[in-house]
Amino acid sequence: MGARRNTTVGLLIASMTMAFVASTEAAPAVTVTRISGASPLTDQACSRTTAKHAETDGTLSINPTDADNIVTVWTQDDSMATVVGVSFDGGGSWESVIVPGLSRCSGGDYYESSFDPWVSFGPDGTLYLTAVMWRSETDTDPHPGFKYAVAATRSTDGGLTWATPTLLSQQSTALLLDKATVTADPTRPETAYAVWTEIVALASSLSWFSTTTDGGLTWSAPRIIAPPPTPGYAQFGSEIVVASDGTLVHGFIEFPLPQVLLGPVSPTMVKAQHSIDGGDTWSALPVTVGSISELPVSDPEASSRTFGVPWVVPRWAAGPDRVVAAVWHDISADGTSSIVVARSTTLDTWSTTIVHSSPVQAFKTALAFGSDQTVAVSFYDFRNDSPGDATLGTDVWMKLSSDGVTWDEVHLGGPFDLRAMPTHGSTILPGGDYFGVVSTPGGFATMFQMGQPSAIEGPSDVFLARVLTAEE
Ligand SMILES: [Ca+2]
Ligand SMILES: [Ca+2]
Repeated sequence: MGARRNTTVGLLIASMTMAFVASTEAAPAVTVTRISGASPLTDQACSRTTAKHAETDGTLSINPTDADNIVTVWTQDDSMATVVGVSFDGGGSWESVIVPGLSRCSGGDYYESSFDPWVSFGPDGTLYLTAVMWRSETDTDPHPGFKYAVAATRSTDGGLTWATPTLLSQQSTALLLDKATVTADPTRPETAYAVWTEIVALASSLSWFSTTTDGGLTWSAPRIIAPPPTPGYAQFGSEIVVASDGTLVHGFIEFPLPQVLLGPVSPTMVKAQHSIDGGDTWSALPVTVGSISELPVSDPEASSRTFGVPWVVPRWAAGPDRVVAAVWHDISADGTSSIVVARSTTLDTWSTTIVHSSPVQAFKTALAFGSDQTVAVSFYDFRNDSPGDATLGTDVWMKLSSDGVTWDEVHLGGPFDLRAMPTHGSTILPGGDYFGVVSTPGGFATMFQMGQPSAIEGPSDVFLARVLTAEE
């Protein structure tokens, strides 16, 4: 590492339709396209041999001014760079673009890694991106010794070119800056919100917030928005969604600290607070949305091996008529699982519904609302694994409901071998711990990661599934 790469490299990837399920009267039509391929990092100095051509984590956003402009983002080659996949034809073909300045391998001069990327389009088509950056402590040059940063950048051409990153926070003593997310406000022009967790020490974590009101040119000084967690608990997993009336909702979890050290011992609480003035002031006491028993995903063919950090990060979404929802998976000690959706319109009281129960582990969830209250929940599970063979067969699914009661299910991809996917550290879910779903004209789109044999360039690839539920 240490090599400087200076420019954004574009790599045109021919689209490849993996599967097409013809529409019947009731069944949604699914089209899956591979987005990523070989790593666009071509410099050998930017190659980690254990994770070459590996894509992990990520999410996506669709341009409100041009529904054919879809942008996905992911972490490339175990945090060597943040890369976006850009489509201008509704997901049929994709260009990979290295986001410049977020790591040494993408033209930066200090931080060696960038990870936890997020993208969000504003109503005017401005695209906001945040990522966390890290530098190891073997610091021998005259820099001031920062270890972590949260950076924001923006694109005004649909994701092809990016501004010089703005550093929202730099820390030299924190254990970790983690899980930055950015959310453009569909109700306020040129406004977006970034939140992230600063883990000060094992006994202390804080949720930080910064906002832009000039389209991402400048960002406010970060401040803490949630009250400190209950003693003995830590905050994590912040995400902001904007309800249809413009109310901001900050969702996060508080998990008991012994869980970090000893494994799950008591439920994690899912919490939310809200702001009606664009984030200037926040409801003082976050409400409890639900609880998660927080058993990590484990390998059913090697049950002593667990995947994933011992806390689950819920995903949040806003829908029509002021509804806000969160989704998470919950794994039981006997290996069964459920996927839970919590909803609220008042933001004071929340109701939870189990939308999927499984005799096998289901995990890693994301959701979105359509314009008509249809909700889509995507997730992974082991239902198609063959017990006792050499691979851990894993599939990706989407469940859809227009009434929140009855759910249709469609297959998006797999089976692929989860065990063979790249992992960023031994405790992280192979392939990363988050992905995304968005509403599109006529349905939904999910970006997700799969390993071999679904992936054909390296140990993982990123895919987009378009699910059409109605005429476009
Ligand atoms: Ca197996
Ligand atoms: Ca790949």
